Amino acid sequence: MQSIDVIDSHTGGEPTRLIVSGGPDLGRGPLHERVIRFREEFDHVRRAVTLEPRGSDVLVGGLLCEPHDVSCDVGVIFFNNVDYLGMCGHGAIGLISSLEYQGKIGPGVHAIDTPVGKVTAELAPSGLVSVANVKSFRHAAAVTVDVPGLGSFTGDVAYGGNWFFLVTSLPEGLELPKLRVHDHARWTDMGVRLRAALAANGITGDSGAYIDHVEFFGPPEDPAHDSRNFVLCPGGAFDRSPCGTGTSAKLACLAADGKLAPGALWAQESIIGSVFSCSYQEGSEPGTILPTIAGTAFVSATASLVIDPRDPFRHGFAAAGTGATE
Ligand code: PYC
Repeated sequence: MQSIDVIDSHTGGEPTRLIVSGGPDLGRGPLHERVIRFREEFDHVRRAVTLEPRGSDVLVGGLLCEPHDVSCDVGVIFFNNVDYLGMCGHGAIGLISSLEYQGKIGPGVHAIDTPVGKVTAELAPSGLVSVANVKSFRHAAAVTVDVPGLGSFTGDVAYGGNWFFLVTSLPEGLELPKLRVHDHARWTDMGVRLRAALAANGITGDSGAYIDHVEFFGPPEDPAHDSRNFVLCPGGAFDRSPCGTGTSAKLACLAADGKLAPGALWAQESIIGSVFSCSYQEGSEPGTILPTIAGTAFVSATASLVIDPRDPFRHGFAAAGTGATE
């Protein structure tokens, strides 16, 4: 029997399952190299942790590991039901709250090594975690794509630790519900079709990077906030949180359009009404920003996952047909 110890948390409703022991040993190399090893040699662990019967399409996993960057306190590799993530904002907040729950850290600034670089997270005594994310930027503005059966969408391609298409205008005459969680199936369907059209039309991030997240925006439910979003994640689930990397990409677009000044606050509401409070500083390279995303996570479970060699589904199965199966 193999057992994997995890801490489950949620950040604004979006779950993170952190492997704290029993995960694969990927060596001591840079984290972007360790991800390759994870994918090639230990992908069954990703599937066992995130897919049914132990997980679900919405779950984001994280492997806690030693940092490679000696200026960092911990390392983490995030993954989901279909693949690995460069960074994960809600996951970084969940990581910090899980380490606090374990008694390993207290209030203060903690540096985290990720496959896309170093991020820092400040834990306040209140439990609020402010993540200073990786350099973010808009790659292309006002890109138009025709989605078969739906019409022409326009949006920006931006990076916030993952690649996003941020929709700025919808096809004329398309009747759409408000951004409410009970209409998630409609938004998901539109996002999936839009993402496929981006790929079919060769619309990518830098160096041909696949755009695996799609964001829609609408007015906030709470007038104290600036915006509400719906974020389609790579494996077909939608982010219950406002999405840390997606909001970083959004800030990069707002900054590029001169719509948000450095240091000004942006309150991003998710489809379920949870909120990240965000701001940015200008990056050292023109057109780049350094976003900060603040939110709160709560630990919801600690568990030992058991992998029984006799279990035909020990490495998970993708009920929704989005994840890889053995
Ligand atoms: O918070 O960055 C994020 C995120 C990415 C995918 C799900 N959540």
